[in-house]
Formats: sequence, C-alpha cells, structure tokens
Amino acid sequence: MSLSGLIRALPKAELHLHIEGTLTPERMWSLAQRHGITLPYESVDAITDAYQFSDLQSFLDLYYQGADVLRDEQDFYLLMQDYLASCNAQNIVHAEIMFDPQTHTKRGVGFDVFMPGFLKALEEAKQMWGITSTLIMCFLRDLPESDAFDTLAQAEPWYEHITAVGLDSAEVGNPPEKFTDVFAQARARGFKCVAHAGEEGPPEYIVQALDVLHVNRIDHGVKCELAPALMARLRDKQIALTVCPQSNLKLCVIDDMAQHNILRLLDAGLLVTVNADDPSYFDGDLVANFMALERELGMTAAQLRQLVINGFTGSFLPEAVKARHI
Ligand code: ES4
Ligand code: ZN
Repeated sequence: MSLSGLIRALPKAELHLHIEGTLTPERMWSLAQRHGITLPYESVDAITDAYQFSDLQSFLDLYYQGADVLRDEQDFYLLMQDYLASCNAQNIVHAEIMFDPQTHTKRGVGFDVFMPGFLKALEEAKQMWGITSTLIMCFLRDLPESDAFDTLAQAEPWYEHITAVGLDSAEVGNPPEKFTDVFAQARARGFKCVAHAGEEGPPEYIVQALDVLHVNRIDHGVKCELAPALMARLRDKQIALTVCPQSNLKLCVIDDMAQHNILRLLDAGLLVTVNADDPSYFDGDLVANFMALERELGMTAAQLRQLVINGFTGSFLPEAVKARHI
C-alpha cells in the first residue's frame, strides 16, 4: 500500500483538537443565517480567504469571532457532529477533544447549552461508528486565574463527562505558573492535566507546565528543541507532545514545513504525536497533517506507524484499551 493509502487506512487517535476550531466556513455561514447574524464576510469563500495569519494572536482574533455563531444546543450538536463525521472519514477511532467554556460563558452561553449538544453527538458517534472520546476543558490563559476557578466551579454538574483540564489561548506573557492554584484544585478533583506550552513561548514554559502544573502531556512543545536538558527529560519520562505541524506553519511558528522538527524529535525518542489543532482554520485535518509530513519531510512508513502508535500511547485511554490499539 502507498504511504498515503496507509495514512488513511490506519486507525488513528487525535489528542489535540479544539472543537471550536473545527467550525467550517460553510457551517459558520449556515448558523449565522439561522440566527440572523450579519457576518463581516460576503460569502463562504471570503471566510476561507480571510484565514491568513501572522502569529497566534492574529488567529485567535478570528477564532473567537467565529465562535459567536454558536448560540444554542443544536449549534454545538452540529459542530461536534461535523467533526465526528470527519473522524469517521479519516479513520480516527479515538478523539480527545478540547473545548473553551469561557469563549461561550462570556457571551451568556452556559454549560447547560453546549454540554448537552456535545454529549448527544459523542454518544451517537460511539453508537454509529464506535468512535471513543474524552473531553478536555481548557482555561483561557489571557484571562485571570479567578475566571478559570469560576469555570471549574460551573463545570461541576458535568465532571463525569470531562477527563482533563487544559490551558490555551495567548501563550507569551501568560506563563503556566499563573494557573498554579486552579490546576492544583483540578488535580485534587481527579482531572488529568494538559497545557499548551512551547508553541510560541520559550522552553521554560514547558518546564513550568511539568513542574508547577504537573501536566500529563504537553500541547505543541516544539520549542523544547532549544533546551537539550528538557528534551532529554521529555524523552526519558516519555511525556507526550501533541504536535500540530500544519498549525505551526499557518501561525508562522515555522516558515516552511521542511523546517519542522517533528521527525527529529521522533527520531530522538520523544513521544511525539500528530494532530490537527484547528483544522478548519489551518487548512488541514489529521490526514492532511500526515500527508504534509510525507510530502515535505519524507516521512517513512516506520515513522508513520510510530507516530500513530504514539497517539494511542499518549492518550488517556485505560492501559488495557490502549494495548488493543497498539
Ligand atoms: C489554539 Cl493553536 C492554539 N494555540 C493556543 N490556543 C488555541 N486555541 C485554539 N487554538
Ligand atoms: Zn491547540
């Protein structure tokens, strides 16, 4: 089988995926019409054309604006359903899906609106396609820690449906240590922890995420290559990095995919995984990310297989279930 055939055929896990980042221009358009919202775009194509970013912040501005069309339970149901249908098409059999409550609660849209919509679509995908999933509730790091505490409290009726807490949004200037206390409380309540670190920010933020937030894995983490001692630690402890190549390219973390360090990190023995991040904004789902590694970096079949295995190893699935996938 060709490598691209193998990329499609292998059952895969996705560990770094923002559900709000799966909102397609078509769905944004239809939801805007449904709610009588006037978008600052003339057409679906104009939405896609606007997705040119110079850094993380320039993306976040459009991403938060786009999420404004998500108003009622049905919107969140359709959003999740679209993503899970794409999982089925890509042979993604397990997804650990991030959501940003504060993006919605600050607009007056509460947990009782988005959670039922998400859970209905997740349950249907489990029944129809056997897709398993976990939810990761992310705190917006550009907001104060007190807002994250409020969010953790508001989520209480839904704890049984949430596996982990995470940290996302504008990284530089908002170091992990800003969220020390809320992560401690989340851990005490039984949540696993993840954090975006070393996407645009320095390797020290990755060290803080490990030492201060006690995260189980690092989202992105590509800047670890600047700190050899940290790289050795990530390798020795087999801490998963959820790397998003196409995201790094679109947000100018790298100038050219040929420069991406993902295969160097993999060959150095780190537990690297491949993920889409925000597929609708970054012009690429999980399969497209793997295809880019084949096309631009000459990924081999052995490297592909290792990356796919790492997706399950780095997941929050129970060990016995992981073993069935590996
Ligand atoms: C994000 Cl790529 C990225 N980085 C940080 N926060 C985010 N939220 C959604 N996508
Ligand atoms: Zn992300």
